[in-house]
Amino acid sequence: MHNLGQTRSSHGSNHLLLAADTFVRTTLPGMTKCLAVVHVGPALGAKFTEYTAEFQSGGELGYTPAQRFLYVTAGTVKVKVRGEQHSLGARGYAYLPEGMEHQVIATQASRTIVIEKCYHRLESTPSPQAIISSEEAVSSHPLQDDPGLQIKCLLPDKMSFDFAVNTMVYQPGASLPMVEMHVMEHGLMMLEGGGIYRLDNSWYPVTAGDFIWMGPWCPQWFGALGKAAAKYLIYKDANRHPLAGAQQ
Ligand code: UGY
Ligand code: MN
Repeated sequence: MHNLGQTRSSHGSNHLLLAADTFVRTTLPGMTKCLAVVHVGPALGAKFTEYTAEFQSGGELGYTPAQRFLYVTAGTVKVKVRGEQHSLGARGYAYLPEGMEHQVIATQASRTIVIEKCYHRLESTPSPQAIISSEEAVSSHPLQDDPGLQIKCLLPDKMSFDFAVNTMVYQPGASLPMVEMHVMEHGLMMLEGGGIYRLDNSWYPVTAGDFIWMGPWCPQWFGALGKAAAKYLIYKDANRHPLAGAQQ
Protein backbone atom coordinates (compact mmCIF):
# COMPACT_ATOMS: atom_id res chain seq x y z
CA MET A 1 0.00 0.00 0.00
CA HIS A 2 1.23 3.52 -0.76
CA ASN A 3 2.48 5.11 2.46
CA LEU A 4 1.99 8.74 1.35
CA GLY A 5 5.63 9.57 2.08
CA GLN A 6 5.53 8.39 5.69
CA THR A 7 8.28 6.30 7.31
CA ARG A 8 9.83 5.77 10.76
CA SER A 9 13.28 6.17 9.18
CA SER A 10 15.06 9.29 10.36
CA HIS A 11 18.44 10.94 9.79
CA GLY A 12 19.69 13.09 12.68
CA SER A 13 22.99 14.93 13.02
CA ASN A 14 24.49 12.16 15.21
CA HIS A 15 22.25 9.17 14.53
CA LEU A 16 20.36 7.30 11.86
CA LEU A 17 17.32 5.05 12.07
CA LEU A 18 16.57 2.94 9.00
CA ALA A 19 13.30 1.01 8.90
CA ALA A 20 13.15 -1.79 6.33
CA ASP A 21 10.65 0.09 4.11
CA THR A 22 13.43 2.54 3.15
CA PHE A 23 16.12 -0.07 2.36
CA VAL A 24 17.72 0.31 -1.07
CA ARG A 25 19.64 -2.59 -2.58
CA THR A 26 22.92 -2.41 -4.48
CA THR A 27 25.75 -4.69 -5.60
CA LEU A 28 29.22 -4.24 -4.16
CA PRO A 29 32.35 -5.09 -6.18
CA GLY A 30 32.91 -8.83 -6.48
CA MET A 31 29.47 -9.86 -5.19
CA THR A 32 27.70 -12.49 -7.23
CA LYS A 33 24.02 -13.47 -6.86
CA CYS A 34 23.96 -11.23 -3.83
CA LEU A 35 22.59 -7.78 -2.99
CA ALA A 36 23.72 -5.41 -0.25
CA VAL A 37 21.67 -2.97 1.79
CA VAL A 38 24.36 -0.59 3.00
CA HIS A 39 23.22 0.77 6.35
CA VAL A 40 26.13 3.02 7.27
CA GLY A 41 29.68 3.89 6.20
CA PRO A 42 32.28 6.65 6.08
CA ALA A 43 29.96 8.73 3.83
CA LEU A 44 28.06 9.48 7.06
CA GLY A 45 31.15 9.95 9.25
CA ALA A 46 31.23 6.37 10.58
CA LYS A 47 34.62 4.63 10.88
CA PHE A 48 33.17 1.28 9.80
CA THR A 49 30.60 0.01 7.38
CA GLU A 50 27.67 -2.29 8.09
CA TYR A 51 25.42 -3.86 5.49
CA THR A 52 22.93 -6.67 5.11
CA ALA A 53 23.92 -9.16 2.40
CA GLU A 54 20.96 -10.92 0.78
CA PHE A 55 22.18 -14.04 -1.06
CA GLN A 56 20.53 -16.26 -3.60
CA SER A 57 21.61 -19.89 -3.34
CA GLY A 58 25.24 -19.99 -4.57
CA GLY A 59 25.67 -16.24 -4.06
CA GLU A 60 29.02 -14.94 -2.81
CA LEU A 61 30.50 -11.88 -1.10
CA GLY A 62 33.23 -9.90 -2.80
CA TYR A 63 36.69 -8.95 -1.51
CA THR A 64 37.17 -6.60 1.43
CA PRO A 65 40.34 -4.65 2.15
CA ALA A 66 39.33 -4.57 5.85
CA GLN A 67 38.48 -6.86 8.77
CA ARG A 68 35.13 -8.56 8.26
CA PHE A 69 32.61 -9.78 10.82
CA LEU A 70 29.53 -11.62 9.66
CA TYR A 71 26.47 -12.86 11.51
CA VAL A 72 23.94 -15.12 9.81
CA THR A 73 20.29 -14.14 10.32
CA ALA A 74 18.73 -16.62 7.84
CA GLY A 75 19.83 -19.58 5.72
CA THR A 76 23.30 -21.12 5.64
CA VAL A 77 26.64 -19.85 4.35
CA LYS A 78 29.96 -21.60 3.83
CA VAL A 79 33.06 -19.77 5.00
CA LYS A 80 36.25 -20.97 3.32
CA VAL A 81 39.37 -19.83 5.13
CA ARG A 82 42.89 -21.25 5.77
CA GLY A 83 42.08 -24.25 3.57
CA GLU A 84 39.08 -25.21 5.75
CA GLN A 85 35.38 -24.97 5.08
CA HIS A 86 32.83 -24.08 7.80
CA SER A 87 29.06 -24.10 7.53
CA LEU A 88 27.28 -21.33 9.43
CA GLY A 89 23.52 -21.42 10.04
CA ALA A 90 21.34 -18.80 11.72
CA ARG A 91 23.18 -17.16 14.66
CA GLY A 92 26.51 -18.47 13.39
CA TYR A 93 29.22 -15.84 13.03
CA ALA A 94 32.73 -15.34 11.70
CA TYR A 95 35.54 -12.85 12.28
CA LEU A 96 38.04 -12.62 9.44
CA PRO A 97 41.17 -10.53 10.14
CA GLU A 98 42.31 -7.92 7.64
CA GLY A 99 44.31 -9.46 4.82
CA MET A 100 43.12 -13.04 5.44
CA GLU A 101 41.90 -14.50 2.17
CA HIS A 102 38.47 -16.08 2.47
CA GLN A 103 35.24 -16.80 0.62
CA VAL A 104 31.65 -16.55 1.86
CA ILE A 105 29.21 -18.55 -0.26
CA ALA A 106 25.51 -19.16 0.46
CA THR A 107 24.35 -22.78 0.19
CA GLN A 108 20.70 -21.66 0.10
CA ALA A 109 18.88 -18.30 0.03
CA SER A 110 20.46 -16.57 3.04
CA ARG A 111 20.89 -13.27 4.82
CA THR A 112 23.87 -12.06 6.83
CA ILE A 113 24.80 -8.89 8.63
CA VAL A 114 28.29 -7.79 7.59
CA ILE A 115 30.52 -5.36 9.49
CA GLU A 116 33.83 -4.21 8.00
CA LYS A 117 36.46 -1.95 9.55
CA CYS A 118 40.03 -1.07 8.60
CA TYR A 119 42.25 -2.53 11.31
CA HIS A 120 44.12 -0.27 13.70
CA ARG A 121 47.16 -2.28 14.69
CA LEU A 122 48.81 -1.75 18.07
CA GLU A 123 52.57 -2.04 18.10
CA SER A 124 53.74 -5.08 20.06
CA THR A 125 50.24 -6.60 20.11
CA PRO A 126 49.74 -9.52 17.74
CA SER A 127 46.86 -9.17 15.27
CA PRO A 128 43.74 -11.27 15.97
CA GLN A 129 43.18 -14.71 14.47
CA ALA A 130 40.07 -15.79 12.55
CA ILE A 131 37.07 -16.90 14.63
CA ILE A 132 34.26 -19.16 13.45
CA SER A 133 31.57 -19.73 16.04
CA SER A 134 27.91 -19.55 16.91
CA GLU A 135 26.02 -17.43 19.41
CA GLU A 136 24.84 -20.63 21.15
CA ALA A 137 28.46 -21.37 22.11
CA VAL A 138 28.82 -18.05 23.97
CA SER A 139 27.57 -17.61 27.52
CA SER A 140 25.63 -14.53 28.53
CA HIS A 141 25.98 -12.23 31.53
CA PRO A 142 23.59 -9.66 32.96
CA LEU A 143 24.21 -5.93 32.56
CA GLN A 144 24.74 -4.42 36.01
CA ASP A 145 23.11 -7.38 37.79
CA ASP A 146 19.79 -7.05 35.93
CA PRO A 147 18.84 -10.61 34.96
CA GLY A 148 16.29 -9.11 32.52
CA LEU A 149 19.10 -7.71 30.34
CA GLN A 150 21.59 -10.30 29.09
CA ILE A 151 24.71 -9.66 26.99
CA LYS A 152 26.82 -12.00 24.90
CA CYS A 153 30.23 -10.77 23.73
CA LEU A 154 30.89 -12.49 20.42
CA LEU A 155 34.55 -11.40 20.20
CA PRO A 156 37.23 -11.97 22.86
CA ASP A 157 37.90 -9.16 25.33
CA LYS A 158 41.47 -8.61 24.10
CA MET A 159 43.40 -5.45 23.20
CA SER A 160 44.25 -6.89 19.80
CA PHE A 161 40.61 -6.40 18.70
CA ASP A 162 39.72 -2.83 17.78
CA PHE A 163 35.97 -3.44 17.86
CA ALA A 164 33.39 -5.47 19.75
CA VAL A 165 30.15 -7.11 18.61
CA ASN A 166 27.61 -8.12 21.24
CA THR A 167 24.06 -9.36 21.38
CA MET A 168 21.76 -7.83 24.00
CA VAL A 169 18.48 -9.46 25.01
CA TYR A 170 15.90 -7.45 27.00
CA GLN A 171 12.95 -9.13 28.68
CA PRO A 172 9.71 -7.14 28.20
CA GLY A 173 9.96 -4.03 30.39
CA ALA A 174 13.76 -4.23 30.80
CA SER A 175 15.77 -1.16 29.85
CA LEU A 176 19.28 0.26 29.80
CA PRO A 177 19.95 1.40 33.37
CA MET A 178 21.13 4.86 32.26
CA VAL A 179 21.23 7.19 29.29
CA GLU A 180 24.64 6.39 27.80
CA MET A 181 26.88 9.02 26.18
CA HIS A 182 30.26 7.70 25.09
CA VAL A 183 33.09 8.12 22.63
CA MET A 184 32.32 4.82 20.86
CA GLU A 185 29.97 4.72 17.89
CA HIS A 186 27.43 1.94 17.39
CA GLY A 187 25.89 0.02 14.52
CA LEU A 188 22.80 -1.80 15.76
CA MET A 189 20.49 -4.29 14.05
CA MET A 190 17.21 -5.09 15.81
CA LEU A 191 16.87 -8.87 15.55
CA GLU A 192 13.73 -9.61 17.59
CA GLY A 193 10.95 -7.76 19.37
CA GLY A 194 10.97 -4.02 19.81
CA GLY A 195 10.61 -1.06 22.11
CA ILE A 196 11.51 2.61 22.37
CA TYR A 197 14.99 3.87 21.47
CA ARG A 198 16.10 7.27 22.67
CA LEU A 199 18.62 8.73 20.21
CA ASP A 200 19.83 12.26 20.98
CA ASN A 201 16.65 14.14 21.94
CA SER A 202 14.16 11.94 20.07
CA TRP A 203 12.35 8.78 21.20
CA TYR A 204 11.68 6.30 18.38
CA PRO A 205 9.48 3.20 18.29
CA VAL A 206 11.73 0.43 16.88
CA THR A 207 11.13 -3.14 15.79
CA ALA A 208 12.93 -6.21 14.41
CA GLY A 209 14.50 -5.42 11.04
CA ASP A 210 15.44 -1.81 11.91
CA PHE A 211 19.03 -0.57 11.74
CA ILE A 212 20.42 2.22 13.96
CA TRP A 213 23.70 4.12 13.80
CA MET A 214 24.76 6.14 16.84
CA GLY A 215 27.68 8.53 16.42
CA PRO A 216 30.16 9.32 19.23
CA TRP A 217 28.45 10.75 22.33
CA CYS A 218 24.96 10.32 20.87
CA PRO A 219 22.66 10.13 23.94
CA GLN A 220 21.14 6.63 23.89
CA TRP A 221 18.68 4.60 25.92
CA PHE A 222 16.41 1.63 25.14
CA GLY A 223 13.38 0.13 26.84
CA ALA A 224 11.77 -3.11 25.62
CA LEU A 225 8.02 -3.19 25.02
CA GLY A 226 5.60 -5.94 24.05
CA LYS A 227 5.14 -9.49 25.31
CA ALA A 228 8.31 -11.04 23.85
CA ALA A 229 11.98 -10.27 24.47
CA ALA A 230 13.75 -7.67 22.34
CA LYS A 231 17.16 -8.56 20.96
CA TYR A 232 19.79 -6.62 19.03
CA LEU A 233 23.26 -7.12 17.58
CA ILE A 234 25.47 -4.15 18.39
CA TYR A 235 28.89 -3.06 17.08
CA LYS A 236 31.16 -0.67 18.90
CA ASP A 237 34.74 0.43 18.38
CA ALA A 238 36.97 -0.56 21.29
CA ASN A 239 40.44 -0.69 22.81
CA ARG A 240 42.08 2.28 21.08
CA HIS A 241 43.29 5.65 22.39
CA PRO A 242 40.85 8.48 21.57
CA LEU A 243 43.66 10.30 19.72
CA ALA A 244 44.31 7.29 17.45
CA GLY A 245 43.91 8.44 13.88
CA ALA A 246 43.97 12.16 14.77
CA GLN A 247 46.20 14.38 12.58
CA GLN A 248 49.42 15.67 14.18
O1 UGY B 1 27.80 -1.39 24.97
C1 UGY B 1 27.10 -0.40 24.89
O2 UGY B 1 27.59 0.73 24.79
C2 UGY B 1 25.58 -0.59 24.89
N1 UGY B 1 25.12 -0.74 26.24
N2 UGY B 1 24.91 0.50 24.22
C3 UGY B 1 23.61 0.37 23.82
O3 UGY B 1 22.97 -0.67 24.02
N3 UGY B 1 23.09 1.44 23.17
MN1 MN C 1 26.26 2.31 24.07
